[in-house]
Amino acid sequence: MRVYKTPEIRNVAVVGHGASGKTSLVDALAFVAGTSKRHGSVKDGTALTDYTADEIERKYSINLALAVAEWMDTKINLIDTPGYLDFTGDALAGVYAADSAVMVLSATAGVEVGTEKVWDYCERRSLPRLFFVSLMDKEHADFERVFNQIKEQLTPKVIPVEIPVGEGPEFHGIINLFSKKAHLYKKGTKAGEYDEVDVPDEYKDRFEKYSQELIESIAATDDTLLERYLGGEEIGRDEAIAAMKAGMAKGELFPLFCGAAELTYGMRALLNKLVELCPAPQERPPVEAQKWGSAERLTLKTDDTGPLAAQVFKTISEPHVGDVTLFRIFSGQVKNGQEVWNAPREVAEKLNHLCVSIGKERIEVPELHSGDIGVVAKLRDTHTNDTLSTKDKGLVLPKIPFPEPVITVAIEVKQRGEEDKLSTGLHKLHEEDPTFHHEYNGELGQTLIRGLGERHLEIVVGRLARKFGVHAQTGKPRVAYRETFRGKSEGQGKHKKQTGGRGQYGDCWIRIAPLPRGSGVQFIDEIVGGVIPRQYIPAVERGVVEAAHKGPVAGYPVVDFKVELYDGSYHDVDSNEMSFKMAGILAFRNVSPAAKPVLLEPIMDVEVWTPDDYQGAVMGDLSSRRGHIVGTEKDGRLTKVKALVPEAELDRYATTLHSITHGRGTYKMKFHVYQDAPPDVAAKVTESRKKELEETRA
Ligand SMILES: Nc1nc2c(ncn2[C@@H]2O[C@H](COP(=O)(O)OP(=O)(O)O)[C@@H](O)[C@H]2O)c(=O)[nH]1
Ligand SMILES: [Mg+2]
Repeated sequence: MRVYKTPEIRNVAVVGHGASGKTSLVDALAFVAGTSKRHGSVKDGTALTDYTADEIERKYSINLALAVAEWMDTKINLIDTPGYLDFTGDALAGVYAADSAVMVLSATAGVEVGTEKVWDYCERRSLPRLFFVSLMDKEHADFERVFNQIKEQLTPKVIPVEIPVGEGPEFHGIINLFSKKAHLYKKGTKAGEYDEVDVPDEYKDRFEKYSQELIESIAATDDTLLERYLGGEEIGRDEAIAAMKAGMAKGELFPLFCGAAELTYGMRALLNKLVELCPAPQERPPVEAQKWGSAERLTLKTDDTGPLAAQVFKTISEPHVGDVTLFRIFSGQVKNGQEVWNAPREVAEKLNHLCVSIGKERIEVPELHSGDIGVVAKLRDTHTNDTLSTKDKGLVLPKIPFPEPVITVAIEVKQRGEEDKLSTGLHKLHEEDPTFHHEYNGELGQTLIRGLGERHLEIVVGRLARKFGVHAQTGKPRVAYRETFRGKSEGQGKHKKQTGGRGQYGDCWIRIAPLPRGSGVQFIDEIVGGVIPRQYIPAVERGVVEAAHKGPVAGYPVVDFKVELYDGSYHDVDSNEMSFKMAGILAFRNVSPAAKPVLLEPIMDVEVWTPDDYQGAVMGDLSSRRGHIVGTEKDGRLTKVKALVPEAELDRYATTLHSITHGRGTYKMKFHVYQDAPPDVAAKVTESRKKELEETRA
């Protein structure tokens, strides 16, 4: 592959809902362009960008992957992204590495949840984008319906530049509104060859209507153009294209295309427009980089002569190769074998075997110019979201704002002794995939993993086994219950031991009383007349506090109470700190059962965003989880439902919400308060906790 200069590069993210035809489109574009020699298929497991074992088995994309289409002396870097929300981190990464996006929509399904999601991602970066209605040959394909959905649900600024000839099984051509010609595909074509003919008579009316709309919306983006158009002047093709490109750059126009990737219909026209309408890297706004370790900021333009700044937007680990790093150059250029610098990690990395990637194939290149996307294997300590620069500059680009996890499960090894391997594996997987998180929770005694959905975490567990040889299983995270007191009580704790020589003696009297939520534990010293010497009083407190880690109800930490130490006695010889600490422990154990102890459960503050249609179902479900609905309010297209729900009832809520709202609902939750658990809940928790404690003792 030849080396391409910055103006000859297009970085295009291919985004959309799952199964809208993205991977098939990328494969067909690379094939029709001639860069890929074989027309692959998702069904056969031969698509260029669905090449991992997980993807071939499941027949959908999990990882972002790259392909290239060389067309009109331009290198189009195609970034295929997964559509399912569990892997949406990779869709976001694709959008952040690209300069434009193709939003793919299925001709039968139209705008879907995933379409809205990636639309929002593109909005954040103000990416110029075009729409592609795919699967036009499928039964029930309906171009017009999809067009109207886009207009209503995404943007009124969408404008068709092509209309189909025939739909569904009849689909066999495309009328190009710019060239005013129809392309009729030759039956059995393998690479999108067509006959160019005049617009068929039966399409004349539609053609006129859409052409008119197209030229008007192009003219509307530019005052002088509009004036000329209204003055009756004809606007030439090149001028119209240039105006459309400028309109797209400003987010004022979103052209709409159509085709069928599996039949290679519509691929040539789309390739032409990717080159003509999408920006080259240097046409995008500059980025801000920070000098590592200082407040200094640099504005970087995409230019070979600028300082090197390349962002790692994805790491893929491949069998027999190891970690493969995908990076996008935002400034400067790189040469094969060059040494670069990862400033925050203070590591020099060598770009040995600098490559561009076409699916799983990697082609070594001598250099990559500014704005290009490259891959390199076996870096020492560079991970997703790191910046590569040079040692003298030490630059860091703004991080890709990966989505926060929505689901938490507990994980444990199947075989004892593999705990260290598990924690190493989890750490590596997080560096590879920033939407995956893990932590050890000491209080619960569990390792927790978090991600974007159950499918996401399943894939993680699979990778742990395959890559790190750790066989793990997942389970329910435990709930951090607490205990407190509803009543008062008082009594004694006395520790006395006479063993041969010197004995042990500590004796104290305490009073326990409840405090309001959030007060913690208060210890009040009311000893008068030195019945317990000063130096032993902190020891009593330590004993009480330690004993309160295991409450009388079910062995959970006790909170929000006060302890008054009001009496006691000591022995001149046998008393010491140890003995008084013991006395404190015994006093708490004696007194606490009589102070009406209760179980507290964590209540979460939950906010759910849902389309109105599902609001009733969402609220019903929250109520059935012992939730208390606090209120609802409009939030853009969606309704926000606020509720207080016990944490114990929220296990795998993401999955339920997904199914009730057909994937449209999202939620956030945070800890709100500890509240008395209802008696039946408390009884169940006490019972299972007893078993748990017996098991750990066994
Ligand atoms: N009929 C028809 N099916 C297609 C076409 N393109 C893709 N498909 C099928 O649609 C499904 C989803 O395609 P895929 O490319 O994996 O979609 P992605 O999830 O968006 O990447 C697969 O079963 C493809 O075989 C097309 O042009 N026509
Ligand atoms: Mg795919």
